Amino acid sequence: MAVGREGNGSVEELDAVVVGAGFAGLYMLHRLRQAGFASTVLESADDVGGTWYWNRYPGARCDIPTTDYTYSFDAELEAEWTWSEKYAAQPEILSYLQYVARKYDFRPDIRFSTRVASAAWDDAASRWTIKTDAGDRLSCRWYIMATGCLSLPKEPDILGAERFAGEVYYTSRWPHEGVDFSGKRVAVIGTGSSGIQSIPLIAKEASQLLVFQRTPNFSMPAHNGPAPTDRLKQLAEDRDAYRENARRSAAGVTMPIPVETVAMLSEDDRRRRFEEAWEEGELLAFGARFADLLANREANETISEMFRQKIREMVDDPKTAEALCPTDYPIMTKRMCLDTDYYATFNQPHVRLVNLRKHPISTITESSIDTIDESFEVDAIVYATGFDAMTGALVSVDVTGRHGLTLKRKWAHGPHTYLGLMTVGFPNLFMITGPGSPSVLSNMAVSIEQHVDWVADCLAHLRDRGLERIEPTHTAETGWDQHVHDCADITLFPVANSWYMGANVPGKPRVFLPYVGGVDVYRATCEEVVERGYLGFQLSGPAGTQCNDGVIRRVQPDVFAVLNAMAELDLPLLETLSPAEARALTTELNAARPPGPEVGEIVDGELPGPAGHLEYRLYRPPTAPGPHPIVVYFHGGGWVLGDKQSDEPLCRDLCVRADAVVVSVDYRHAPEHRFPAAADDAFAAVKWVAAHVQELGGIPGELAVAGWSAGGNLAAVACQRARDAGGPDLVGQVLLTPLTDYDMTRSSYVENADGYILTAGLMKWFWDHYADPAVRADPRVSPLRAGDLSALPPALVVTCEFDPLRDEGIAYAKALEADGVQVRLITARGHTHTSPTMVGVVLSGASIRAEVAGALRQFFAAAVQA
Ligand code: NA7
Repeated sequence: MAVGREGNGSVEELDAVVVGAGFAGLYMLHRLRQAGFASTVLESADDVGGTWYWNRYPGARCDIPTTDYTYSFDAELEAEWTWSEKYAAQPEILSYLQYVARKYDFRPDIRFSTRVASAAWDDAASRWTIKTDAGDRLSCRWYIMATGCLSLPKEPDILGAERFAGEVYYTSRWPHEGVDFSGKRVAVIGTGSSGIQSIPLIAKEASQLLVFQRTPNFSMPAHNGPAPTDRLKQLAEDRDAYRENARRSAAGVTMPIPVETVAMLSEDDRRRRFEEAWEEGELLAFGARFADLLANREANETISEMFRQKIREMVDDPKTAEALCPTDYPIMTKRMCLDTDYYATFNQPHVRLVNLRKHPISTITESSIDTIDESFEVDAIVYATGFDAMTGALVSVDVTGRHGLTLKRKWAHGPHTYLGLMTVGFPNLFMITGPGSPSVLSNMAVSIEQHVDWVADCLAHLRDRGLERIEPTHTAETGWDQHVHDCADITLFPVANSWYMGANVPGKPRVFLPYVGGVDVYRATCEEVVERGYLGFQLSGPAGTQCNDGVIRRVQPDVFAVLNAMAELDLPLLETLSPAEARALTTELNAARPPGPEVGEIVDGELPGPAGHLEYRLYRPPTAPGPHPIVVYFHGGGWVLGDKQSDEPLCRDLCVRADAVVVSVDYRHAPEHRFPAAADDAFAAVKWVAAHVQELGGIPGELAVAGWSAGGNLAAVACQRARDAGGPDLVGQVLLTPLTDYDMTRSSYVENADGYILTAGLMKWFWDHYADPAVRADPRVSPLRAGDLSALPPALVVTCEFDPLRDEGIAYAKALEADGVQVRLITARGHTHTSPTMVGVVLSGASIRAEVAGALRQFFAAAVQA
């Protein structure tokens, strides 16, 4: 590759251009050089450091322990550098990066004080042309944006800001010579991390300090001091293991993984854990102690309130304390802050909090900040108002890809990326910690190294194969976008107006920007993409084109986690066991499930079946006193497994959500009792419940049936038999991933034969135990085979994408519809046969169960109207 500068106006040919000389850009340069790529780094500042070059405000520190917020690629470098504190301050981190730049002699390959003016893709040449504000033109094969997640400051969006004649400072662009606030009246606008870190120090100098707060933050004492001895000890003992553990951890810092939810802990244990986390002074400390903090609003509120109590204890003036208490978003859904004496600062007589929620700023004048009811004369304003995070620095440069598409236009409604690394339409453009990667939700040092390594390895791979171009496919990118949103949707993050959501910048699309699936999961995903031949990427060059197109994560993130956990248990396949063994195993597994929500009452009883008594369990909703509509429910288990309480979490959930009595009926099981025993029992149970509605606390005329899997089969069959027998009247049927037909050759059987808990082999085992081949076409076991489906109760059919039974469920819904039955079909994307029933485990199933409950409520409401 020709390298060389050809004078003003000429084009300089390089292999790679990197933008940014912070943590990411420096390591990228290192890897590119090592691999022999001719590279240059463009940096707008006049030295290395990135974030740590610009953010020089008083008190600026990292919020991840510096033992972990550090490069790990070179043991020698690690041996040479010792951090002085648990959370090193900005000057020390900047010195570190300067040291790194010296050690590896980076500076000759960095063009300082140089900004990218534009970057354009030349499709014919498969190269990028970069123009700088210094007039340089560079041509490169690989264009790598290491521009940082929090690097483009947010424009001050306050009326009159430009009129102010006093001193104006931005925490993100702090003067190198420092600022002396002695004797000055100072206003700080913004109470994010930058405001919270700087306010106590500014208060030490200023004669008067006004803190203008729009949204209070959760901030905890950093307890800064010497680096934690336990971490240092572990590092000293086995550095490689320590770093590798961090790389394979959820957030890039090794932390315990909690199993207990807030509700599972006693009040004392909650308090103890809370105090421990508070003392630890680490952002991840709370998440490491309460499993459902970011998933369960109630759990989150419990811990949020404990936090608010701390604030009230630390701040003398109750009104100020209350204003400092965050109340309108769950803890941790906006980035928490670490501070030194932040809350105590408000106890000083010359410090005042101005609550902008109650007293919004009307304007800034030449000498004051005016709220709607007061004018504050100040000498200096410090804007600690944050950044256009994650996408700002990427779209602020004029980047033009294929067919003249600009990145800004492509991302007008939110970013689209594959793995947060690349975006369709912009070949050979890489982002380090781009949107859709763990980035700001992780230890940036770990995530940066992982991205840089991935990119460097990818470029070497391409070069070795004579390839010169890489771009994700639409399929892969759309799939990843979906996965990123699926991950966010099972957390509380989207409810907060945070910069993670783009909510801090007026007009910015509301999209959750980082990947919340975890550093460990994400790393494994990136590795898997490579192992599967760069799945979802098109690679091309003179040597040809290759593309293994596809979506890397199609199952819901929590379903994926369950499947992995099940795989790790290495359980025997049920179909290899005897029915007794299979029953024992499922009972054991069921015992470990969360119980489901609290119901008003649980009553066990017996009802007469055609061949003896059948047990049932009745769940009554918490809404007293009733009566309520009744749902007769049939459990799953392939006619072989399960009993009246084996689907208890689901029954409780349905009971509460639908506000209905759920009667879960046991029935005779195969192989002891083969076809049609289960179907006969189910119909007998429906008739008995219909005849005893009032005694059971039900409402006459409001009776529905529901069932999951084989229970869905029994519910469907019961509806057909009730119709044919002239009663009882049923107002609706809910069929959850039902078994409707004996044909095991449909596509869903082939596609999902293995790997999703219910296998094709297990289905065969169920069928063989229950029904002889000769009787399988009987509608009492294959309800799809009934010649006439008209006049059946309205139905809700739920099918799951990764379920062998998917297609027969869809076929039944279509057949019902064709015969004039009112039917709604839910096709649950990314779910398996079992996942929507996993209450409290598969959170993404909650929306499906909400729809099921909604359908039941509609059935009952329609019955009342009729
Ligand atoms: P943040 O966390 O975005 O904080 C910015 C603060 O400025 C936040 O309190 C904002 O309130 C406030 N703000 C922004 N615009 C205004 C206007 N117009 N009026 C009043 N207040 C305003 O940025 P930081 O620099 O503190 O921290 C960024 C990250 O760096 C941090 O999370 C760490 O990861 C390191 P809002 O919450 O939007 O109501």
